[in-house]
Amino acid sequence: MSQQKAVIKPYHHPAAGWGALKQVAAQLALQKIPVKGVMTLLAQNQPDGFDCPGCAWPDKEHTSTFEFCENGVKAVAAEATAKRVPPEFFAKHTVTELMGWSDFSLENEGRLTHPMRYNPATDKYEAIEWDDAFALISVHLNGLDHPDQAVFYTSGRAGNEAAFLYQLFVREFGTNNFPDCSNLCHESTSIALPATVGIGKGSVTLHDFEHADTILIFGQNPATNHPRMLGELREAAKRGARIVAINPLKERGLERFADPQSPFDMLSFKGSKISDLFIQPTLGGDLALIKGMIKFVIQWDDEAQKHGTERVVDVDFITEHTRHFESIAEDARQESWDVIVAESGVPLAQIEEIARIYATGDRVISTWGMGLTQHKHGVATIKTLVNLMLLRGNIGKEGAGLCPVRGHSNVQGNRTVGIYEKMPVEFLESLERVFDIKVPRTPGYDAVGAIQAMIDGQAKVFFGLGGNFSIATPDTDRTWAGMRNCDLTAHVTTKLNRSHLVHGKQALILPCLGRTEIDTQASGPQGVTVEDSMSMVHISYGMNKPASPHLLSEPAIVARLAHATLKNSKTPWLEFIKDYSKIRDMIERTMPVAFKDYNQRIKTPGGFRLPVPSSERIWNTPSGKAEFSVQAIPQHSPIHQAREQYGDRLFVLMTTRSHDQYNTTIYGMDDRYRGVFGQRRVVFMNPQDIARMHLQAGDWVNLVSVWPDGISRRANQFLVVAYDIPPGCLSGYYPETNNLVPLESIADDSRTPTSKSIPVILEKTNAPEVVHAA
Ligand SMILES: Nc1nc2c(c(=O)[nH]1)N[C@H]1C(S)=C(S)[C@@H](COP(=O)(O)OP(=O)(O)OC[C@H]3O[C@@H](n4cnc5c(=O)[nH]c(N)nc54)[C@H](O)[C@@H]3O)O[C@H]1N2
Ligand SMILES: Nc1nc2c(c(=O)[nH]1)N[C@H]1C(S)=C(S)[C@@H](COP(=O)(O)OP(=O)(O)OC[C@H]3O[C@@H](n4cnc5c(=O)[nH]c(N)nc54)[C@H](O)[C@@H]3O)O[C@H]1N2
Ligand SMILES: [Mo]
Repeated sequence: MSQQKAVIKPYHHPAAGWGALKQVAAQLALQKIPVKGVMTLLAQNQPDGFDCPGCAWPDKEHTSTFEFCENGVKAVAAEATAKRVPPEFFAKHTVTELMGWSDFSLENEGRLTHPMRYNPATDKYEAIEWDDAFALISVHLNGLDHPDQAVFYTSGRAGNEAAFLYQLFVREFGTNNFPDCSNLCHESTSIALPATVGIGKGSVTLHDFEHADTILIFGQNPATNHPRMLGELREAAKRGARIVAINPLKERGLERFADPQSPFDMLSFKGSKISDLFIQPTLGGDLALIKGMIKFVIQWDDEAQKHGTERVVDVDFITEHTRHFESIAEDARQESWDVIVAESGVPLAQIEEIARIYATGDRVISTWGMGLTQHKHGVATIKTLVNLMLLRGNIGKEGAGLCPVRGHSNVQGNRTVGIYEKMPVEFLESLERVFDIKVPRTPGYDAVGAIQAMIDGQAKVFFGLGGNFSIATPDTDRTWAGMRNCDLTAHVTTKLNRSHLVHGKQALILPCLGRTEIDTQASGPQGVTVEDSMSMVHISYGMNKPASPHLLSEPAIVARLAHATLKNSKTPWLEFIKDYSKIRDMIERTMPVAFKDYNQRIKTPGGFRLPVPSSERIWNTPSGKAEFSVQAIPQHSPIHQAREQYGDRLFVLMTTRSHDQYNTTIYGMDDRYRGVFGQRRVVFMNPQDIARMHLQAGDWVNLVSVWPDGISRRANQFLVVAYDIPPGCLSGYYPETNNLVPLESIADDSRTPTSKSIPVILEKTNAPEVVHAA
């Protein structure tokens, strides 16, 4: 592990710009990609190219010229790397030794080339043939007392074809145990939206961004996580749209942006202004803040009625399209300003300012990310945001709407085609009809439920289609105990990661093709389809030579595993591998309305949009109306309780991404826009808090969770960095801090781990002897 010294220096340049270009060159060198590899990058998000595995932000019509995106390049370079991890690598290193490597070092070895099986006698992984690997899994699955003793994880990268086959296999096998990355991510959105507007997807398209006059960005860091979104924001800002960022951290990328495609931006070093107003609520303070905005709107509307002036709320929309307006109006009138200000952490004058911006906008879009979903009251916060948007009819009209910004490039598509532990019964019935099978109705485990079941010994086989379950999840020590409790752990993967090392009694690594690679089957090269964050479905074709001749595609792995496991299945598993359009035919037959003429419609550049009824003001709720709902401002949460115990020694920690990572994949040690270089074990802290705690920037602290179950949860040796963040709030990087998140600390209703609100206390400590590199 290299010793690196941390450098902390505030970043004063706009986001993107020259820094981004420098980073791209560095990544290409790190991944040993020759200049001709750049051709791969140019094919990204082109009509006949591949879908960028970086994020789920849509592409302009899929026909635009190359859209430069630094983090998209990093994602592609990570997959297209020239480095390899062959069986000889594993012959040299025991698993115990590899456990001592950093997450960065593990993935930095490059692409896996051969299926591998763990040998407990040598503590090493050894090469295995594919058929033997499938046979081993099949023996384990068929040896279980009940199919519910197996869990089947999905990360959101797999295409629709692999995901559909996977859910079919698992349901035909007999369980709904589908923990997925969505459980850790936008689940609060997927619970809040169906209940209020009838569908768990965003209502806007890129067209709406071109017509919005106001954009509110809640709890999201687009410059790092959805860089192409900055293009839309920059255009909107230039047009005069008002943009408000709501984020406890003063995120540089939300303030200014330099477009690498604009010579003016690049030469001026100034970039374009993005936000007109930057509001910094306390962590989890958004519900109170939004309620304050609603209270102002209702107050102004009440005054308008009294004076007979124009109403502030959209009365026609409310009457025709919604229910329970009066309840939320009355609730807002009753709510105390003191509670709103105290719990949001935003001064009243600022609440009024953002409420005024909202109330004077005709076409408002609200976007949100993990800053809203990963709190105990994440679902309630999003429902409150829906209330705000409904007040002025800002859903289902041009230039306005709800925009949850998803993470993984096909996480939304995975859900659409059945990766969900409680899929609606109509879908299950349809599967039964189309495939002439019986599938279980009992809901399965979600991510947190799966971990609990592994810890309790209820789940004995863990199978992962992508991802890095062991460190993307909370309560790391306990999660690892659960994984190690399993009889078998098996991972379909492109690169070596921690989850392969934290293994069950038997373990397999199953290396697959990435999306950038050519996937040739009996009928020729195959494409896979993906759905972006705005419900556009399109096809993606790989362009690169596979990293190894031994790799299988994800659909092939799933189909061959199903064929090996389900001895009496009538489903023609192996036929599906020959031609993926046959899988798409079955998706269409299972969901004939949404996927009508699937194979035809993906031929048009840009693909097609799945039906999103809320965009058309059709509300698929039981009442047929959009639902206002009264949500209380939390005042007795675990955070409040911990504060009663520890007073102002108690801090609330959020865990987020640096600029140099893709979830658990660490590209490098820097976080350019936040001015941190060479170190990830940092904690961002308000300067007054630093002084109050008798610390100094540059000191080292341990973080200790406060949770009333007697389990010790700590993350040691973090460097204190002074930052513009509200008092009482801290920020650190995921996954280094995941051990601090108690498994039981989950969002109400959605059960998403509360990764953005962890009650902790600090202990001063010494500088580490060896500065951790990752
Ligand atoms: N390069 C890159 N791209 C990615 C990813 C990546 O790791 N790297 N990950 C992908 C995935 S899976 C996802 S889900 C998305 C994640 O994208 P984001 O949703 O942007 O996720 P985070 O980095 O966790 O950051 C959330 C933001 O919310 C703010 N925040 C935290 N708590 C609160 C709060 O209580 N209120 C408010 N208003 N704000 C808060 C943080 O300061 C931070 O700016 O990005 C996707 N794209
Ligand atoms: N504390 C904290 N925890 C969090 C979060 C947080 O903000 N804070 N965010 C949560 C969120 S939003 C998410 S989405 C999850 C992410 O959780 P996961 O999706 O499980 O994690 P990733 O890091 O995206 O997975 C990376 C691995 O995927 C594999 N991989 C890459 N490409 C492919 C491919 O094409 N096919 C296959 N089969 N494998 C591939 C590689 O081996 C790589 O090591 O983490 C969650 N955990
Ligand atoms: Mo995510």
